[in-house]
Amino acid sequence: MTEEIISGSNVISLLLLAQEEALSLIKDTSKSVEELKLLLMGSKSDLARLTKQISRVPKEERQQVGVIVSQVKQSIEQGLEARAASHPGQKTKNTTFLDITMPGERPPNGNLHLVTQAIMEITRIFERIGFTRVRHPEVDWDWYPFESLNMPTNHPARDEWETFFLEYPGKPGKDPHKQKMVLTPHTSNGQVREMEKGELPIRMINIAKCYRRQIDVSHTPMFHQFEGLYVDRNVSIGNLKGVFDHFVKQFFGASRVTRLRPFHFQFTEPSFEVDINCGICLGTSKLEDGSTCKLCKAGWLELGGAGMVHPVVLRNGGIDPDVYSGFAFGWGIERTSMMKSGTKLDDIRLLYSNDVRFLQQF
Ligand code: FA5
Repeated sequence: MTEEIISGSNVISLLLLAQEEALSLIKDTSKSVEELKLLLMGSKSDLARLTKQISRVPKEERQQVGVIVSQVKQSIEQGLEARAASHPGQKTKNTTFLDITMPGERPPNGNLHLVTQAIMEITRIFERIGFTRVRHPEVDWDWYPFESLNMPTNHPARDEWETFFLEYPGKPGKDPHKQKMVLTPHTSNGQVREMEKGELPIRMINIAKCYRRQIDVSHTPMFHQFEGLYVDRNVSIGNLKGVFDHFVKQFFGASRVTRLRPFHFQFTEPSFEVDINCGICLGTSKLEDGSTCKLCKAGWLELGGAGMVHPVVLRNGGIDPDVYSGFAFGWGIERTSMMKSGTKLDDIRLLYSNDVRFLQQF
């Protein structure tokens, strides 16, 4: 009977957990060093059990798991040695002994979150081609993420954004654009806000948190998007495609491919959705063990939307659509980061499990 394949990152997480438990047990002075050695490194220990799992890990991940096994083993051995040195001759149980000359414990190093790493990299890539990172509100008037983008009140297109509405503290004033507040469901709220600055050409990259009433393997209620907006004279779809190609090559590497699918957004015309071949199953939709890829299912994963800025939106931002044109795109940062080769994450919710051992793997 063939053994079931298990993921290397799972075994690594369990090893790190076993290490943490072992190091805390070593501090338990009611157990002798010999007893601890048997418990933590003997044939029935968690370490021995997890070491046996290496044969079930996919071949390409085995080396990485092997390195972690040696590190964990070494750190338990060092812990036991330090304990033996600090309690020489300890024979009896329940002896409490405080050695104030022992070196203190170094607090674990923090890790930059994958999303933070992606934000830094995305910013660098766009800055190199003349875009400037800007910030626009994440709690905004309904006008900016909806009405200014050609989605009047009660327009059915709004349903797709599954928005969280907020009570405005106090009474809204008379300004018709400042009546209702939302947790912005997309970074496109920055489009008209950027145009209102009155400076042309615009080459912005707006990176912010977004909020929607959604949760499953590829959706979280809070996520990040980066929004590109380029407005100038004679901007064309060719420019849009060129910027995508540049980004994809820089961020994912030359071997990954994207495709544009015709789509509909109220605020761009024409509109597209941008897909990338899945980084988990490499576009085949099948995994090594023959099962179907859980994340993408058909080999492609949607990264975001794009299109040429709609004339109504330009007008709402005070720009003459007969003179100027522009393109815009908005991509999810979590999904973009998950699609990077080597990340191998198949559930977006893992990113927000808030466990430093998860983050230490990247
Ligand atoms: C938009 O949000 C448009 N504003 C994109 C756009 C900008 C189109 C500019 C045209 C011009 P969409 O709803 O498809 O489109 O979301 C874009 C991307 O955000 C998705 O492809 C996905 O990568 C990410 N995303 C959306 N919802 C979630 C969610 N709940 N969790 C994680 N990522 C999400």
